[in-house]
Amino acid sequence: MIPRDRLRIAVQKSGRLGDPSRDLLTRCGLKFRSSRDKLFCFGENMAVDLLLVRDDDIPGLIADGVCDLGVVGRNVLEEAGLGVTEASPFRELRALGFGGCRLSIAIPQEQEWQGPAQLAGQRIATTYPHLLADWLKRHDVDAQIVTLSGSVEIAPRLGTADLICDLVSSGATLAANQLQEAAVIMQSEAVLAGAAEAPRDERGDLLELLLRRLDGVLHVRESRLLMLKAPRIALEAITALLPGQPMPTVTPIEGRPDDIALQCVCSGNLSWQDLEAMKQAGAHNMLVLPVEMMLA
Ligand code: PRT
Ligand code: ZN
Repeated sequence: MIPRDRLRIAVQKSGRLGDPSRDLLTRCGLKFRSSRDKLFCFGENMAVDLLLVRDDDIPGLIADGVCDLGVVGRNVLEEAGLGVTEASPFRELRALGFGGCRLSIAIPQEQEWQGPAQLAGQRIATTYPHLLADWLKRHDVDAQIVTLSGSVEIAPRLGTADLICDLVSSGATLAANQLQEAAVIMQSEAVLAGAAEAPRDERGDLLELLLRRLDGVLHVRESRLLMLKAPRIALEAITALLPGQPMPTVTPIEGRPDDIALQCVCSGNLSWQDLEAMKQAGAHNMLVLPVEMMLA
């Protein structure tokens, strides 16, 4: 293999993961210049370049050493890992918090789901034959896998399969095809994948730097600044409702001795239910803001 001193990351050219992948790397402080054919992005401020490809090609590019890293759905990575006879040549370095979906078995709406045993002898259409075979084996079910390259959801209507195993996010596609989700085979999201062994040259140091920055960006992305006002007597009840038990900063409000203002950084998403519970406890004027950068 030709030695390289620049780190090369494969990301999806278009599709669901393309823009969020490049946004994330930009947030890690990387600046890129696109080649004319838009297949390669040269890293201008760090020795990190991007190769823009189809997502299905990413595991192979890592396994062949053409790229050191890739941003790809866990579903694609694990399907490729199960497809090789030797130990998986990849490892998942970080889950990236976007592209969330699940790989599920879906059956016709008029059927009732009674468990994996009912799949015996059925024809299941999927683009993930290895993940499905692995799941069937673990549940000791003997079914026929029909491998398709796309449009899996119409297979039952076409009569080429009895049911399907496909990615689901909102569930709208299943509903539109008179199917219902029966069992989740795996939870997926975009991940940063690398070769089973980290590079031992300069690229190893670059990888460590990138992972450190990535951890910072992911941490901030999950953080929200919460600001609210409340009667002083409600402080304890409100503090108990703050997700992740952060340390709030509490300040008095000029001219209103019975009230306080509270501010804190909450890790994890605050939901409407969280806010409503705090309102019930006495909080008002609540504001939730994204956090741009954080340095302790
Ligand atoms: O061109 P290229 O080969 O690179 O892209 P692609 O068309 O193969 O992939 P793309 O962009 O559709 O998906 C890339 C990755 O996004 C997948 O590998 C998953 O990890 C992730 N992802 C997240 C999804 C979905 N959500 C998703 N909903 N990938 C596909 N879907 C499809 C699903 O197959 C089904 O057809 O959307 C439909 C279901 O969506 P709902 O919302 O109706 O349930
Ligand atoms: Zn693809």
